[in-house]
Amino acid sequence: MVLIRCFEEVVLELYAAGGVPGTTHTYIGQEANAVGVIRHLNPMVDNVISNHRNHGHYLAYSDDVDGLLREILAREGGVCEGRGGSQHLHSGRFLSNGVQGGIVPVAAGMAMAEKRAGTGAATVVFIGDGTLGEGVVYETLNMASLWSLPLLVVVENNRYAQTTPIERALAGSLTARAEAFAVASEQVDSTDVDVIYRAAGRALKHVREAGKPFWLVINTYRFAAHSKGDDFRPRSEIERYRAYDPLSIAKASLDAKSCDAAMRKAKARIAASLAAAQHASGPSAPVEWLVRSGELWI
Ligand SMILES: Cc1ncc(C[n+]2csc(CCOP(=O)(O)OP(=O)(O)O)c2C)c(N)n1
Ligand SMILES: [Mg+2]
Repeated sequence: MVLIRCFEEVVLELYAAGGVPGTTHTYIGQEANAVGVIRHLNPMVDNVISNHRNHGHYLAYSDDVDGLLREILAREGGVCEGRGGSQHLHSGRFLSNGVQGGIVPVAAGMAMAEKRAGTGAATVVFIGDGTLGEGVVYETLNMASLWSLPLLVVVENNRYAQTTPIERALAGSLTARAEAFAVASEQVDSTDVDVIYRAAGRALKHVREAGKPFWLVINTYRFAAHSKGDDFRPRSEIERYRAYDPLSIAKASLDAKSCDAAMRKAKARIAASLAAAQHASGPSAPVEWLVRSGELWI
């Protein structure tokens, strides 16, 4: 979680400095979801399908700081050699795509292939609350239920779709949407990684043992803008949610020394990746500014 947080803070700085081609969506505040769910998976066996806000999912899956940083900077050595950028990653059994909702049937197809091949793999797809406006999500729930697909849908409810608050976009209950298709569900109202880890464990047990889909809604909050500069939320609201920062919650149950050590280690890894990335070729702007260590927080 610390590595994801530090990585995303650097991405925001790099973006502000003009180093990121295209756009980027950070995961700051939502780290416990990726870690709590993906810690249950075997990256060599299970599939993870993600969306536009994928950096946290990818780091939790792969721990590949170098590849992700270079991909975001459109450089050689990136996850997709710099061709996919922030939103489009593919490595091993991890795939992300920025088309909202479109990834859900793709994930169901992968779950169906695993079922047919008898691999025992689970397929996990992460979507946001705003993606519940896409009809294909419900078509997929219907098929996943009917065909008993080993698919876990994780709905990260950060209460916003870009700038639209959930109250203006979604009617009814988030879990009843799954119940309507006889898909088991649970809603977790916590940013505590241990609580999320346990809920994800129950969900994946159902997927693996019953061989059926599960719909896990996790209430969460993002602290940074949707992508960059598009944030109309009241500052007071963001400050109120700081009490639920998953890092602070985790820190409260750990000793200060190991927290500081984790922070130092994460920063050192990212600084080393950044220093090496400046020598990699790629279409983005010259990157001497990447390692102006006095100016970047590193
Ligand atoms: C089909 C489609 N429509 C619109 C967009 C533009 N878009 C990107 S993210 C986003 C909002 C997504 O909200 P949510 O699903 O809640 O995810 P969050 O950004 O909150 O993580 C929109 C409208 C898109 N990427 N794909
Ligand atoms: Mg959202």
